[in-house]
Amino acid sequence: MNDEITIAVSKGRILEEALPLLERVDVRPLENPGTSRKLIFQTNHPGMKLIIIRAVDVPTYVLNGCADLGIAGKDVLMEYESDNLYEPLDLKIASCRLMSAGRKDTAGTGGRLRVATKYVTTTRNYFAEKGQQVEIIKLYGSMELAPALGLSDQIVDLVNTGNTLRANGLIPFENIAEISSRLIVNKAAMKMKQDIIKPFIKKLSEVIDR
Ligand code: PRT
Ligand code: MG
Repeated sequence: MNDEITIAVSKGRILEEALPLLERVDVRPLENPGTSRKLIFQTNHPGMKLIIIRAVDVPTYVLNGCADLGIAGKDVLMEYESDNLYEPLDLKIASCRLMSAGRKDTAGTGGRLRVATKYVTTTRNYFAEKGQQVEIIKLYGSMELAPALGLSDQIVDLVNTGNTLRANGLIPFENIAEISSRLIVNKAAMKMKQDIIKPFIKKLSEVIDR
């Protein structure tokens, strides 16, 4: 049996908070992912490696079994909408909120509300649940710009301190979801490699900040 474990970690701010957490369960990459250009990192455990990839790609690698475990934001997981991933742990890192926001002076235009976001599926589900039909405008970043230039009436984006909204003349409207990073597990790996994965999940659960 192949008892090697691969963990896919979102790069960027999730990685920054995930590394100290992994360190607390005695998992350390042999090179610093912050400075290396590598994508695969061996760790102090010969049977365990990390791959460090874009946040949106983490569920894809885990679902396909190329990684056994993954660390990804709930925002990415909600948008990915897969029933085929286990999500056993809230790691309580990289926390923020998914919110709708817009200009203070947004007056109802009478027409359909235009919402700019990179979270198309989550946004559609959210407004549909409220019984509101909206026009969704897909963007890949800097959503905060859209209302200022009249591309949309509102945005749906992540908010932490609220500074980015304020700096762009926007105010938060509604809280759509509390976001933090989650541990995800490939279903087949959970069965086949349970002797390694189950104790790993237990150890990790004991070092999460409450
Ligand atoms: O672009 P790339 O694909 O490489 O990745 P990315 O830009 O999505 O990565 P990165 O490093 O930004 O990390 C994204 C993940 O971090 C998200 O999927 C969330 O799970 C988590 N996270 C936590 C955040 C924030 N907090 C956050 N505040 N991701 C983004 N933001 C941005 C937000 O989009 C907005 O532009 O920060 C700005 C708001 O912050 P405040 O403090 O001004 O409110
Ligand atoms: Mg970013």
